[in-house]
Amino acid sequence: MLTNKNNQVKHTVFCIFFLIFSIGLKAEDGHRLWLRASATSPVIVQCARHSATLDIAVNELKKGWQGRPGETVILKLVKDKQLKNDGFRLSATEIQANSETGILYGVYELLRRQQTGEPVRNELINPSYNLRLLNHWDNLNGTIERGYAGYSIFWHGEDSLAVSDRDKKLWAEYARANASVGINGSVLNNVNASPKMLTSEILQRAKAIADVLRPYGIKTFLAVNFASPQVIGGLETADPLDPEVKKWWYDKAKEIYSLIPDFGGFLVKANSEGQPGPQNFGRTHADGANMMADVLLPYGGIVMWRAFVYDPSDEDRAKQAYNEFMPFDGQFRENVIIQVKNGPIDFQPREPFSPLFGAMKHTAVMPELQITQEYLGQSTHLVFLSTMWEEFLQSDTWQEGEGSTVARCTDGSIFDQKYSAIAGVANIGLDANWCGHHFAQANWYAFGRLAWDNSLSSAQIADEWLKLTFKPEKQFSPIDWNLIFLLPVKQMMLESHEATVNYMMPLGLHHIFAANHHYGPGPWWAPKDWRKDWTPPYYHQAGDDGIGFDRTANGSNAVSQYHEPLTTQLGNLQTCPEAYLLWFHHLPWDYNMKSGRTLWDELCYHYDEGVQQVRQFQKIWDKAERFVDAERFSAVQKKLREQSLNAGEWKDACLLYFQQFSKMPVPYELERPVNNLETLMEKDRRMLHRGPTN
Ligand code: GCV
Repeated sequence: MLTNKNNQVKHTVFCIFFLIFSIGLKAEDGHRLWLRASATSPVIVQCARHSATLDIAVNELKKGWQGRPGETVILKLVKDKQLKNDGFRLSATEIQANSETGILYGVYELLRRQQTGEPVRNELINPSYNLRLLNHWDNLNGTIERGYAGYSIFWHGEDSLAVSDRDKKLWAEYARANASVGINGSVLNNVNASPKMLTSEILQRAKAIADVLRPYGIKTFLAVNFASPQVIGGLETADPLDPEVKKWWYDKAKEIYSLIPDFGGFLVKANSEGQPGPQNFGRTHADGANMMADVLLPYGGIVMWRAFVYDPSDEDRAKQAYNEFMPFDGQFRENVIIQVKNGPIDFQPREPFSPLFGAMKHTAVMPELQITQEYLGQSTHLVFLSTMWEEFLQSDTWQEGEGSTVARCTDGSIFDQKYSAIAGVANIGLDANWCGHHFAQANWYAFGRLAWDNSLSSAQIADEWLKLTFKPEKQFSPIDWNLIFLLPVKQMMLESHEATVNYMMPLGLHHIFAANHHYGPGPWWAPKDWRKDWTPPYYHQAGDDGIGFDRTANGSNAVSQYHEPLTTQLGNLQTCPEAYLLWFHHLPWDYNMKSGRTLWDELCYHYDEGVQQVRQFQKIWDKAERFVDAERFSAVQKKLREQSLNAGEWKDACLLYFQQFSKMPVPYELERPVNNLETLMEKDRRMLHRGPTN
């Protein structure tokens, strides 16, 4: 009898435990991003004024308060010279700012600290950049160039311009997520811009979007097609010095500002990859950018003019943007910012920083990062990009002596510039979890955090994001959660970029993707009638004599575009970091590496290491299962399996292809290839979408 009763008690305890356990881990589709927390106690908020932005700030505090129950929090607008635009002063019970958006950012910071357990002292917090922007490569027909998370959240087609409540709800959620990490601007459409973007019908929808984003402190920007005056304006030319063309842009700006009074400005891809630009009319980048800048100036708008330009000439592609833009340094208007991709080629898994950073001393320059993983496994591979961006931002350009990091050269610390900015190409689409991969959300988050504070460490960002995004609502043993989930999963994130570099393009290799999909390996991809600078052999230069692109003084001399001591350091085999070795040097297969191995063996070791790292990630994730709801757990688990498979394909494809030249064995202590080169090449041939590798 007693035993029965005991059993009953045990059973009841088990059921209650099971219930709590399963409630705590209820399925999550990821839509709430890092904003899952809700209030655990009441709070009184004192704010002297009402406005759309301040009301959001007050509501956020009430919805998310996890501080002392019944606390009074004061939100105060001040005039404090130490605060930069959106900066704020923060204490546990008071937020002061010069602007309403500053108050809003202070609120999100306070809530984040409460949720992650970070202490709040009396602090003054200013953003690194004035403008922290997402660039959406969204087309008006709803597709997204290099988007891997479904269709556009902004555009559903030119015959579908009416704005629904669903649209508005989604845009508000998007705006809230951005504001919570400090992002304050969105370019709503693809840099390969349709001229139709500037038609009155489409501008009406842009206005509707801007109206939803505005209360969250997010300004609206548009990418514009340089030939718009011809294509939609019916003019005979788009020559930037033509008076009629100027008038067309003046009138268009007037129309835009009548709809969107706080419109931020234009983003322009000109004379790049077939896009029209001032050079079509015998004019320069400065002529084109300045004409637009003049048009926007009366309204306080800016022009972000992209430096992503290159031609199929004999000149090394890596040198072309510098060659083209440096002669114009100092010739751009104050409200023009040259938007430069982090590396000199194109968002490769690893690139040295573009030599334009720090070199343009009389023109504002802003970094463009790519959040969408065009070249980094798209929405299948788990790659935390923060470490790559940290490496880039902290790279020393030496332009104004030691410590002239890219971060300091672009955020106004070194050069006196009216506007400072940073942009990230968004990875957001209509997928329920916004980004396709649950961990790709971390890249959106990390971009915002680094744009706000470019000195943050990736470890700090990963820590915050994991706590906000995965902390179970129900209590687990904190020790277990830390040891089995937080620490190993954080480590996995921090290693994930290096792992991807290892299994895709180690030691400075770059752009060896098959065809235009930019997903799988294709070191062999070189159709005869194709532009050479769109084929992998142009970049890896593998042959019987060795591998790598010679960018030393004996080769293209791209090293000369860097400031000393970098020119010497990168050009010298003894001092060039091995991570960039084959970016700058062409070396024989038996070249002796620092490890004592030959270059060939070292390549094999890196590829193998990448594969092993992903296998390790799978183990870490599988062990963490009990701390993650089933829906997100299984989605990530499946993607890791695919990543593991792909990593093996990358390794085998590259090693078996390069082995034809090295004629050396894969070191016998390493796992043998499990794919045949012909099979991998055939797989590549079967892929439907074919186009240039650009
Ligand atoms: C938007 C690369 C991409 C293109 C992209 C281009 C750019 O070439 O593959 O899709 O076009 O960069 O940044 O303009």
